[in-house]
Amino acid sequence: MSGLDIKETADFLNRAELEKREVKRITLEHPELSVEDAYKIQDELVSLKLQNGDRIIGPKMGLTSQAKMKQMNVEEPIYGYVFDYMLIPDGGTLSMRDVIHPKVEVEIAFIMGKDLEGPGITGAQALAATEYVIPALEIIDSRYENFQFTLPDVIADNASTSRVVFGNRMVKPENLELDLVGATLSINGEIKDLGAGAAVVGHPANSVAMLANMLARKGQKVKAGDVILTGGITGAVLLSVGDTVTAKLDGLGEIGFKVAE
Ligand code: OOG
Ligand code: MG
Repeated sequence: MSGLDIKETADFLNRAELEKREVKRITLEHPELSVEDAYKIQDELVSLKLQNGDRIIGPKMGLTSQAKMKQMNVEEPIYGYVFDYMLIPDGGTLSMRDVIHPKVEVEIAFIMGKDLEGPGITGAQALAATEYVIPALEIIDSRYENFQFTLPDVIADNASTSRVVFGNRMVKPENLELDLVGATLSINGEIKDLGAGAAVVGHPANSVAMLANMLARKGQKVKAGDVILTGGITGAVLLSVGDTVTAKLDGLGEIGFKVAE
């Protein structure tokens, strides 16, 4: 690719995250950046974090709703990675000092019991490989100015991944109809958004299947033990200091966190 150094760009985005600083999106200067090269930047960014001693909790899927895919003009979701330093315990606190302009969304996370190796993985196969499902709140925090980006930009930026709250109650997936699970997102007791599991590519297990098939193109797979965020059920809502955030999901319970200075 002309003029853009993959390693330098990964380091630039990683530093923006660590220094909590918003930066100009990559495609302003490099409109030719492809999705393929964007994933190379993401891979490099992931390597930098691993070299730093951070551990991967699991991959995450993003842009899994029809609305978001339409908005970004894409037919396929994107993925990124959640690391151990991103975890906030249920009932815990997000400090605004640690982030730039965070937004929160409600998700269902899958805990994998078996490896899942694409291509050709179906939602039913993904569900069969799942040990438990848990409720989650993902805090996304694009490193780009005004949270604005093109598809390659957001891929390079690890799909805006920043923080995650996982629920402690684990439910066997066969005990729920995950597409019919209703979810609400409340801030300070007021419902800000709501949805159902079907918002995630028809069924959250389809999202895991798509992930396995996308990883297969790189010779990688979904692994037993991975905790996978399947994508926002609700839209993402901007957070402010003093917010108390609560998500309620049918059959999965309630989780939340507070936002402090
Ligand atoms: C990209 C990340 C989207 C989801 O669940 O759709 C995402 C973004 O919108 O900043 O995590
Ligand atoms: Mg998300």
